Amino acid sequence: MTIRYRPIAIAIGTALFCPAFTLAQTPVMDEVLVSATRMELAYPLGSMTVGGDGIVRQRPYTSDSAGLLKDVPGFSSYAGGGVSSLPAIRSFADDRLRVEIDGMGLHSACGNHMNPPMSYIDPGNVGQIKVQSGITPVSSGGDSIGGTVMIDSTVPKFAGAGQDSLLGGSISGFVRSNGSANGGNISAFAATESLSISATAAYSKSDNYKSGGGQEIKSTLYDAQNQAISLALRGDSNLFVFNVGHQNIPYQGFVNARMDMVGNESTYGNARYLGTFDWGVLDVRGYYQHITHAMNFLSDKGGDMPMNTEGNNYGYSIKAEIPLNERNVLRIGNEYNRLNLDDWWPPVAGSMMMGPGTYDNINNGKRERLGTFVEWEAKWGQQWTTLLGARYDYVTMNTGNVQPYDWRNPIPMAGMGMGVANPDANAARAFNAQDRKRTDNNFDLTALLRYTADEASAYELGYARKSRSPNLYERYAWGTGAMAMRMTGWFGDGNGYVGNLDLKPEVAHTANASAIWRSTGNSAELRVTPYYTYVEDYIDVNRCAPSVGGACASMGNQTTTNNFVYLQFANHDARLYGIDISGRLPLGEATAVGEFSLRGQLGYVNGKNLDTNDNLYHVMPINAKMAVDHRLANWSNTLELQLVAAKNDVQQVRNELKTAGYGLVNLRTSYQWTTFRIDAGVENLFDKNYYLPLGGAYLGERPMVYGTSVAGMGRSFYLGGTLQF
Ligand SMILES: [Cu+2]
Repeated sequence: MTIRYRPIAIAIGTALFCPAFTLAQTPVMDEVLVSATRMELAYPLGSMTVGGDGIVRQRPYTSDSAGLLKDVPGFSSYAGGGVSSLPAIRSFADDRLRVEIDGMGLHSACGNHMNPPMSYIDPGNVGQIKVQSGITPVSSGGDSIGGTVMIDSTVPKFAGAGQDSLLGGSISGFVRSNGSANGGNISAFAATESLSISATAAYSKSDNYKSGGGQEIKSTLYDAQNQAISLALRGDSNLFVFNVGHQNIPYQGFVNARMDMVGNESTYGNARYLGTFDWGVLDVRGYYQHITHAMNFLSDKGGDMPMNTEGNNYGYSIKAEIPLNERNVLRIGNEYNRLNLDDWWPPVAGSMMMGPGTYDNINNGKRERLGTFVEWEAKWGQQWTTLLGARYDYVTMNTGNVQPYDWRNPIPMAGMGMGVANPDANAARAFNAQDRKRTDNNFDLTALLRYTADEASAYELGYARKSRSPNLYERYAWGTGAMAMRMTGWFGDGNGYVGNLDLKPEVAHTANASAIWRSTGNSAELRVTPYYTYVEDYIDVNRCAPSVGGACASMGNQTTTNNFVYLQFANHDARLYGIDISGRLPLGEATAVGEFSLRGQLGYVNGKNLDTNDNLYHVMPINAKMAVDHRLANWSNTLELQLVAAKNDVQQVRNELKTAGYGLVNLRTSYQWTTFRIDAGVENLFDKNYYLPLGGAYLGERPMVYGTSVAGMGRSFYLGGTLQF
């Protein structure tokens, strides 16, 4: 039992729960991008880790940290800004996932979710990412129904016992032909046996990219800068880690939003204590993040409409793992998470629509969550293990009084009898008259049963009940004027949204089966995970009722099938089912020309709103990836084929656009010398013109027209180099 906790350096990397492994700890083939993680139950069989070489080789062609997960089965992402896509697992996107960076539970601070959690870390600073799909143990769940994404920034290095102090670092840079993108990363560290200090700075910049065939896709440019400093102290049985960081994004176009980001600054700090005791492990974390975010139009879109947000995310978590005896392990924990949010739109001088006062979209919004869990893992002999967990999350939220640009309705106009209707004035009065405090009591349960047949195969059955409370915008976005409604929404569909004070939390019941087979030495592997989820009170939308007023009462809003519409968040029952498959296979023995192997994955998901019989929004069509990897000493090559079916199951209520199927070919090569590494390749080799199934509506052109999807990136050559010292 004590062996479990001896290597504290491993505990840093694997978070709290670092038990023994029933199957291999790490894959033998380090070129496998996505490798297996724990085989213990705190990491269900469907868990995946992306780290090490799997991240290093992606940096020259990925500036968006969510993009690092694109080889995880079941993963997809909503297109947004170039460094700010919204992650989705089995079509549960964005707030439906729990995303943590070094234990920080972050939330978007923007009505368009332009600054989602994963946008706050540069791929150059990501050490590893763990993904738990569907069935999430309660110890890493809470306030999410889709899954959990845990990101560790670079793991601190320490000198070995009796070793000299370590000093080192790396410089890397990349260029990409499409969008004339470039970026770089510099990091340095110094470490003794007990102290480790590291610093990293990264930047990434791109102009608008071109689609296959060479059309410029407007509002896809960006410029992002991130810095982080980490200090770690290690004792015999204790570890302290302190991280601080800063982000500055001077601009980032949003191809499928009506606005662009014209500034995003964040400063964060977090601290962690990890200690091993006779009774087990204690893991304590605390964090704080401050965000200032500004939206307006970049030159592609033109005009002037300043919109600002200020957010504070903070919280703590205390977790303990207590081995009771050889058979039973208990985990308990308590955590607190809070978002404070202000969202206001300053008046524009000389504008009749945007003035004379400031529009408050969210005024003094707050969302607090206090969560507590108990989890019991038991081994029943060599082959059977069980995990049972329960958690309770108390969520409370509120917001202050709001004001429209102008309290008058109608707004009189010189020379006109009637004046201009201003529905936001009525909506603000009605909103301010209501009690807006909301409290949710959310209960989650997870049960897992695993049968480890032998070294080469394991099977698992799981059930989870998981809950998510609405976010502040889903409950509190109040404006009903056309312009105000179109400023809220993170779906990239161009539609207008209004919140709903009566929303209930959504509760998902997921059943999941997983099987994994491996050959001796793990060179071949196959994983299959079918799943079914029934979601009570899934937060979907309705065409907003004419009685809501404003744009909701506009002609044709209930029936339009070929234009942007106005929607209100609403609870509906929904179900999703699908399957994730992934595997790898060596192609013969190593020869004089090297080793060849095959890698593949397939994802399928189907989602329905059971009340309306409509499809769910942004469900990724069936898709597959096949790759042939070649390795000869320090030289690696990859030929990738990505196939995505046509998206015909679109959501009618949002007038979602269909997209055609497509296939893309990527070529990659890399060579590793002792301290220098070079990566080169070409993405979309044949310059295929295609449309992103989760790209939404193209809103980068003026005049803006309904019906155009967002084209994906055309051919792009890339070259990257990394020097280690
Ligand atoms: Cu924004």
